[in-house]
Amino acid sequence: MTRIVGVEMRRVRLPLVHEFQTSSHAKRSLEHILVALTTADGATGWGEIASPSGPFYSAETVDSCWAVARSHLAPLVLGADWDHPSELAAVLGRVRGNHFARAGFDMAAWSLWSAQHGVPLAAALGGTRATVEAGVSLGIEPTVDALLAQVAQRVGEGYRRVKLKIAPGWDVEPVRAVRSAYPSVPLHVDANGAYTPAHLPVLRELDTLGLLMIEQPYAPRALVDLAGLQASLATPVCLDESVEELDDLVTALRLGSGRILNIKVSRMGGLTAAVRAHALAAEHGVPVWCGGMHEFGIGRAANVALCALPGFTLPSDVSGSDKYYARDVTTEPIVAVDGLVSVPSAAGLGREPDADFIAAGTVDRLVLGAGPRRGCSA
Ligand code: OSB
Ligand code: MG
Repeated sequence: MTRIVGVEMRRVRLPLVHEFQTSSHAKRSLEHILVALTTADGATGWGEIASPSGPFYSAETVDSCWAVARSHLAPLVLGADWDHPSELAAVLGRVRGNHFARAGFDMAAWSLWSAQHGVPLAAALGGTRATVEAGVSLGIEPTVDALLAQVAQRVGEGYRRVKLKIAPGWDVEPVRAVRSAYPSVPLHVDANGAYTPAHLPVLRELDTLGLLMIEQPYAPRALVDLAGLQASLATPVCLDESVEELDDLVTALRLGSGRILNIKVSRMGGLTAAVRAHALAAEHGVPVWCGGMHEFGIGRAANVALCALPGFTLPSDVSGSDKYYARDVTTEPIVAVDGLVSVPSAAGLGREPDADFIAAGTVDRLVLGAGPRRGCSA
């Protein structure tokens, strides 16, 4: 039986090495919340709340995560008795929505549990692979040439597939340019819900460019329209924002709203839910891949572990830490070599927090319950 006696939350800010722009925002630095859960015997497990600052991807923000974590999630976790992270996930599930915030706590519980049981996190989740294939996600650039330079760099580094962010006005032209320059690179596009059925002619053009998938072309809840679109395209539609709950996936599968699923730990509310979504997709023959939210090293290590599960058959968005950060919050960054990331074989998360660097980047800190016995203090 495990009992959490202390919760520490830190808002940590890291500079981005390259501005990343989607249809809605451009950023030079990011703030995520690191969560450390401590047991009575002094063991600590780390998780990450990787919410964007603004409510443009989902309804959550760093501020909303901080408020919900402080007022609702930390109090639920403090004093709860559990044997397995899925039990703690059920407790956290009393909070509706707020998936990014919940994911940080669920991830910390898995880190703790796998370390205490002497198994790598990947194995604890059901993972079997020793290395996982990484792709990159490229934002909207000021010019097509700037985008081509990004693609050249990442293909040169060995990444296994390239995903391009698209939005009305930045779609057929840049995608066609990349496709012509790289006829055989596995390529896909992600619209973050920026299109409607009125854009069907554009989507039909994209359908001719040999794409692996078109990710989230329509708004998250447009599952009926997405099914109509999927029926009229040869390219698989991939769902991201549409699937926050396992029940969303049940509905999407029944309607035929897509043929591929992007599983994000944050969006699903944690590793427990991510593993369940993977199982349900596998039952229906739907391939999955692990999406990212620009995670720091803690969340990135959890993503790598998840990618080791057998149904994750497509390259992930889990690139090396250096794609976003000059220095990461873990003593060792995540590295991709020739587009492959190795899955740690040590017990637990497989990455240690870099206490001094985290302390230096901390902009706010909150300790509830007993607080940390070891680890960082700012
Ligand atoms: O839709 O996948 C997305 C980042 C912010 C918001 C939405 C998305 C993304 C990414 C980031 O594509 C991928 C990564 O973490 O490398
Ligand atoms: Mg996406």
